[in-house]
Amino acid sequence: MNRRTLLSFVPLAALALMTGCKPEEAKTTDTAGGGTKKIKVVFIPKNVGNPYFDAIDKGMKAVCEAEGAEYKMTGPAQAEATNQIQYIKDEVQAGANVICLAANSVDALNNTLDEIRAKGVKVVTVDADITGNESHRDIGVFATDFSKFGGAILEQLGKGINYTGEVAILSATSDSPNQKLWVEQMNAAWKDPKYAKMPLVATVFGDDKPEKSATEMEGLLTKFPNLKGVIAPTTVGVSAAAKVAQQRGVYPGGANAKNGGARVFGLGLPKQMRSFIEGGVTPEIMLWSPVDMGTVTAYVCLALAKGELKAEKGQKVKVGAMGERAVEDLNKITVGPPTIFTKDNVAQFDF
Ligand code: RAM
Repeated sequence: MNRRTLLSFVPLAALALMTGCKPEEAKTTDTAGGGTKKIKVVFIPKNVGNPYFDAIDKGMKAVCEAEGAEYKMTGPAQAEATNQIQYIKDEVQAGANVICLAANSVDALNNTLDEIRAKGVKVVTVDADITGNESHRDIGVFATDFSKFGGAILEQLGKGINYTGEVAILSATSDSPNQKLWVEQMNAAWKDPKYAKMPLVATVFGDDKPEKSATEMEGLLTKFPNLKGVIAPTTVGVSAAAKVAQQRGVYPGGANAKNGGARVFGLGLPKQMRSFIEGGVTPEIMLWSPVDMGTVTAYVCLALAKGELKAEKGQKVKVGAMGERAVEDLNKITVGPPTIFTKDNVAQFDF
């Protein structure tokens, strides 16, 4: 084997070792020390062990590694309002330059975020914002403009059940900023006379725990035997609800479907929901790409840390192969719209 052939089989990192060259590292100015150091980005999700955040992590990690920055995801086991505070403090203490978080509360983190920003740490929210308290973070990265999103979720389920029959919401935690916003928007949209024959009978919280979400779904089916629809705007809730509907055979077309059956709709990961979609338990499910969200978020974090991006409306940031994004109102950046997954397209998605 000649040298050229051999080299084509050597991974880049090994090549760097052999030749003594290091991949270029993302550096930030360390004003205190007068030198430069590697940028350290830490992602704190609502909770760990949630495949949705693992997909964001995948996108962030790939970019940070490629850009030579240090990166890790760490966070609480439970998605509770104040559970992220200690993680934020510890990670800043350990040298994080950027704290990126999917918030568990719109306001419980304000003081902590103010403290770390006073030390020069950048704060980026992703997925779940500190709604109404945006001035306590630098930039927020979201899939889409969520200002009317709850209404769009309601409409999609409404169409699926001919706007007729009892409907319940199975949400995440009651504090969760994004679900809270969408549920409020659904409630407002529900006032439209077109929904008069599909009343909201209950809103329950599975806390983004699979078991609790399943128990809540069981409770809904027991309490409302004629239920026609369940909206779960959470990946954890919707997969738990679909599993219960499948096991009990209560989905439309299922062996125990009463009154036409209960249709489960919501935000779900195509990989996690594929068998339910293809099996007719949940004919439609909606979501955006959390991996793409991770990609864009990582570029935003690095550009902020390097001083290349200012948290100001109109500023632009390059996001690798995904092009460029602009900072919008309330310093938000949007990544890309949601897709509706059906049996015809669900197999194409790798998240
Ligand atoms: C869950 C989380 C997350 C939400 C998705 C749709 O994984 O609650 O915040 O965006 O669902």
